[in-house]
Amino acid sequence: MSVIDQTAPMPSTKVQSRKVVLSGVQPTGVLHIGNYIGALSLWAQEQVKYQNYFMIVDLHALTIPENIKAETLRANARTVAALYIACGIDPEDSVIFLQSQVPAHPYLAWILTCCTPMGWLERMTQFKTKSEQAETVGTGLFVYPALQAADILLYHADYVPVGEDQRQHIELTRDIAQRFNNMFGEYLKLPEGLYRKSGARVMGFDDPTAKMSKSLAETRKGHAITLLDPPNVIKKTIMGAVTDPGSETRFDHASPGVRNLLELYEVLTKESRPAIEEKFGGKGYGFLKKTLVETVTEALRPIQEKYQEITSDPAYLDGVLARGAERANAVASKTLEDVRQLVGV
Ligand code: ATP
Ligand code: LTN
Repeated sequence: MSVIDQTAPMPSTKVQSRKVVLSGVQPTGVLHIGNYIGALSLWAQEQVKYQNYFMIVDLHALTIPENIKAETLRANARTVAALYIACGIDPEDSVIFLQSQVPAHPYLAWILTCCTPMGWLERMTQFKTKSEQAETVGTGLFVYPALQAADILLYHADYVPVGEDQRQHIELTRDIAQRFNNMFGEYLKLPEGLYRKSGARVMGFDDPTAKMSKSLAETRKGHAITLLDPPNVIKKTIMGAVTDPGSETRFDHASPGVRNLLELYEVLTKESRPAIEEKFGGKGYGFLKKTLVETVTEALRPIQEKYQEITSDPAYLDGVLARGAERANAVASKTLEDVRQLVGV
């Protein structure tokens, strides 16, 4: 029998035959084009091949306590969910849900925390960067990767499409799963990360040495373009992007700021590098920026229209999230039951 049995009538047969993809975003603000290019566009592009679980990781958002106000957190979580759909994720097929609505996540995270040596967590660069930026460093920020490992391992994910900044966490997830399997028997599946070749690390427009991030976008104008920015803001941000005094537009020789603009153009238009170098060569950065303003504005227009449509009917999103939580709970609670058996609790 072939992997996908065309004659099989039951949807569950189709679901079981597809490999599992899982990923998530923190509801810490409106998504920016870095999130879109590094993660969401990849999810949408590849979704039909896989059984997908896309989470809004609101428990992870609690790891920076000073950022969190209950109303803001709830609103951000809904914005992120609506943006998933607006970016092309099909909620009828993919499971879209809030992490906090599936109690197996923090439960498994605790078990995995107990299997994780502190030294492994101490090496995480995201912890180092975020703890330098935070007023108070909570224990949650330190054990954050164990909760991420639980997110992934509960669904036996084969692939985790994420931006480059998450590579270390995916490797750690594999190490934690391997250690669990050594301790309690072969059970957890070791996932693989999926990264874009170009665009896996979009840099800030105001500082091309820093990764574009939602948190920085809150306080720094000109840092990011969010998916909901109007055309005049897109224009202002790109025209103000940091470049250099020269005119180099070859990918391998350009300064970080110019390379960032070139890569954004490359990913959004899918044009080849030689064609792009030819197009922008010798014309000055003003031309590159103006062209990119048009490209980004056109790319975001359908997303913004779809977003307006989705948010005009709150009951629709309630339904998507309720169904998502139900489907996620069904899988996650079964995995947790198996894990508890293996561990003896
Ligand atoms: P925060 O500032 O709250 O940490 P963030 O902007 O870094 O937020 P996350 O929620 O941590 O975003 O990440 C969501 C997804 O987007 C992840 O897969 C992450 O790897 C990806 N991502 C985040 N920033 C970028 C970026 N600048 N370029 C490419 N991908 C990114
Ligand atoms: N740590 C990730 C968000 C995240 C995630 C996950 C990504 C939490 N759980 C599971 C992929 C799979 C981040 O900061 N971007």
